[in-house]
Amino acid sequence: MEHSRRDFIKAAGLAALAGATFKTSVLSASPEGKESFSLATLPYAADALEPYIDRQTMEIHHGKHHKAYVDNLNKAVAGTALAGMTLEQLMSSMSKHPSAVRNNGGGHYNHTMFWKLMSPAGGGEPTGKIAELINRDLGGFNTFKEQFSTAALSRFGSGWAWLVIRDGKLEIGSTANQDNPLMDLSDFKGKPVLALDVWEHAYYLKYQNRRKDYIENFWKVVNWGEVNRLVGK
Ligand code: MN3
Repeated sequence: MEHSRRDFIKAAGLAALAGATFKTSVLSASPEGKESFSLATLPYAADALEPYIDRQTMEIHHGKHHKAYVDNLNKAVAGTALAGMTLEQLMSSMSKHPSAVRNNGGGHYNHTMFWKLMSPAGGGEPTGKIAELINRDLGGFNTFKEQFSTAALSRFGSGWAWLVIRDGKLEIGSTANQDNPLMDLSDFKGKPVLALDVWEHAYYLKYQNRRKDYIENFWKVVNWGEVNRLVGK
């Protein structure tokens, strides 16, 4: 009995080993399997945020712009030590990396966060921890909303508006291009809990030059549940 059981375990172990070897060789034979970063599908349908954000903008923004950041990030890290790093690790050591990693790594991180920060069931006033922090640190929801909107409106050219936690307190700011508050080289730092893309590609098809209207409508889709999840992390 004991003998046959041992043989069985040995045979099972060999089979598992063969399986593992097979999988490894399949992966290394396939260039797609080696890519470090991938584009997740949107957490809702492309038209789910209408009328505030239109379907065509969402399709192009996610399927073309965000996809290009992912593809170009993968190209930029391929065959380098950066290929094994997480996005967070790349952000915190960004001053050491080429500009292609800064632009496309930031683009990938920021958009991944941005999609989840909106929801067809979003909008309204926040509840829970974020509501408490906004009241404590930023003078209440209306003052916060006005200050965040001003940061988004006054960011010249392309960039992002942010709500972050720094040293335990909420702060509002903005960054240029695809920079974000997790990058060591950013002049505005903290843990992001809300982000708004103010690149023209985020609103131009529907709003043309009216960034202010786009920002006003953003408040109607903000996913406060996701904000609270990020605050709690
Ligand atoms: Mn964008």
